[in-house]
Amino acid sequence: MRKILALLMSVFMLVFAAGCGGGDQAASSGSGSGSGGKGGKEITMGFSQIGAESEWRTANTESVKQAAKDAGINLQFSDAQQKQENQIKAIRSFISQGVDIIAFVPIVETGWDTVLKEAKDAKIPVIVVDRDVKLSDDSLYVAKLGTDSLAEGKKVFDWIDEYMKKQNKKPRDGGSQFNVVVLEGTVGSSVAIRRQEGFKNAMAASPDASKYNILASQTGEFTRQKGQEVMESFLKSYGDKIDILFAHNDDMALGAIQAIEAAGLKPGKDITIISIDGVKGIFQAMIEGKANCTVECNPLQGPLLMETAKKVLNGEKVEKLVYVDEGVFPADVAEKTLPERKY
Ligand code: GZL
Repeated sequence: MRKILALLMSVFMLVFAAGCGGGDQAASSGSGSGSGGKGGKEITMGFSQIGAESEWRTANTESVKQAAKDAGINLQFSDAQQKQENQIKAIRSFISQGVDIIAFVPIVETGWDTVLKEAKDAKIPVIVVDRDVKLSDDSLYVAKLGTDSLAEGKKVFDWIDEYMKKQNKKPRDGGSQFNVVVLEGTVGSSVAIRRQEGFKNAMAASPDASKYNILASQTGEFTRQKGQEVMESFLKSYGDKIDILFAHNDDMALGAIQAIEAAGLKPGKDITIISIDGVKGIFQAMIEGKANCTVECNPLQGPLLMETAKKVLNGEKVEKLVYVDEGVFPADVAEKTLPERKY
């Protein structure tokens, strides 16, 4: 009897040990603690970034690089220097390297079908980060992580309309309309297209629509330098008629502030200034009274990207579209908020 019991116990122990081993295997490939997914094998991710055009982009890059390190993912990083053809070359090189997964920030929304088809044929999943793509076949990417540019544009108009009423502002030229100038982002980028669309749709839908006139709108390419140059030309053409500047990102607003001061006007007072991103530089400008509001666009997408990549490579289902959280920061909260800002 004792022998039978001992035999049964050893059989039971053998079965139990095998069962846990399988579980650990699944767990380690699932959580990938310290290692990638794919059954504990290190994941290699090819990442194509646009460039380093703004404080926001720098923060986005740092977030992706740090998150890859924290997740134990081997990151092959490529900087496209603002050129779509460089991104396409980088994606092709990732494919020939045989990376496990590709992620990229599409500088513009079209022109990606061919190279993403090549990735699909090579059975390499693709994650779209930050900006949007326009494709003939949405199965060419597994997930899109980013920010809601349409909502950002709407938030800009809604804040302006409330502010002009609350401050009892009057048009500088004595007319019946507030004249708005717009510094747009990169031509053809989903972000510039949607922010402008969100802004204009909100204006058109507002009972106050007739109080606003878009005097001029031109790309400042998301850079401080170009934002300053274009604002200089706006001031030359419309000087004392401009009531409001909407800049598609904070960097262009910071450049425009320099142009407004050089023209002898008071930014944030003579011209109400609102922009998008929420970088530290604009919080400082708001503390100095030179800007009035920033609509947050969160660049810290790295951790979500790495978590999504591991799920994809583990065959888990992922959301096709995930937006990160973002708020609105007017000047009166800038001083107390700046110390908490992470970018
Ligand atoms: C927004 C991002 C934009 C930022 C700019 O999602 O793509 O690009 O608003 C950046 O600062 O250059």
